[in-house]
Amino acid sequence: MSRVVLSIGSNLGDRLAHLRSVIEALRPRLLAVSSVYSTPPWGGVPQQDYLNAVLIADDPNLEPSDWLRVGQELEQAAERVREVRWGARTLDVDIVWAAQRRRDGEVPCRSADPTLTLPHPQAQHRAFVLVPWLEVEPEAALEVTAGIPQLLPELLAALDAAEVDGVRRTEHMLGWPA
Ligand code: A4P
Ligand code: MG
Repeated sequence: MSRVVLSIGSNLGDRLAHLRSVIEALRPRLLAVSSVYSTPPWGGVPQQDYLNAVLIADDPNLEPSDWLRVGQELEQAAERVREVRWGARTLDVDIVWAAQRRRDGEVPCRSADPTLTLPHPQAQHRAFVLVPWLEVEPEAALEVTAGIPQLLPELLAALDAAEVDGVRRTEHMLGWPA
């Protein structure tokens, strides 16, 4: 049983439709959905701008590895082709953060497994993840280093200001909650 923070992004084809496909598929499990942001490509591969958003979802029956499978199925449904690392894609679904729900609270997951690394190893470097995440969960903290939770504004303050400014909120609607 787990709660997850998912980053979704698209920069090929009907970008908004690709993001909406995730909302439709996950609707019963969604707790929050950020605005849609227009973001310059991150990672050094020249390509079109992305539309990005962050979702918070919860399912008592899914483990983090199940969320990875669900994300990959959604990528396949958007006919994503894996070509270049950090290159253009119809849909990318990344598990940014996950926690096991317990009766006495949440325990954030940590894993160095390359199949599912948690928290996502690049999250703290990506304004396109941190800005929308902050919008939907202002008190969220990320343990980049185990045992040292850092609030999202602190992580954003460490990034290049031009990169943070480049993450622009749009008026696009993803159709959530209704
Ligand atoms: N994997 C390990 N941990 C995770 C995790 N926490 N979440 C594994 C998701 N996947 C995880 O990913 C490669 C492998 O990572 C998967 O098989 C999975 O088991 P991939 O999606 O197949 O390949 P990729 O996406 O090309 O590489 P990578 O490193 O996952 O890239 P990212 O991190 O997905 O970044 N710029 C902007 N502005 N917005 C974006 O959304 N996205 C990317 C892709 C680059 N630049 C971007 C954006
Ligand atoms: Mg990915």
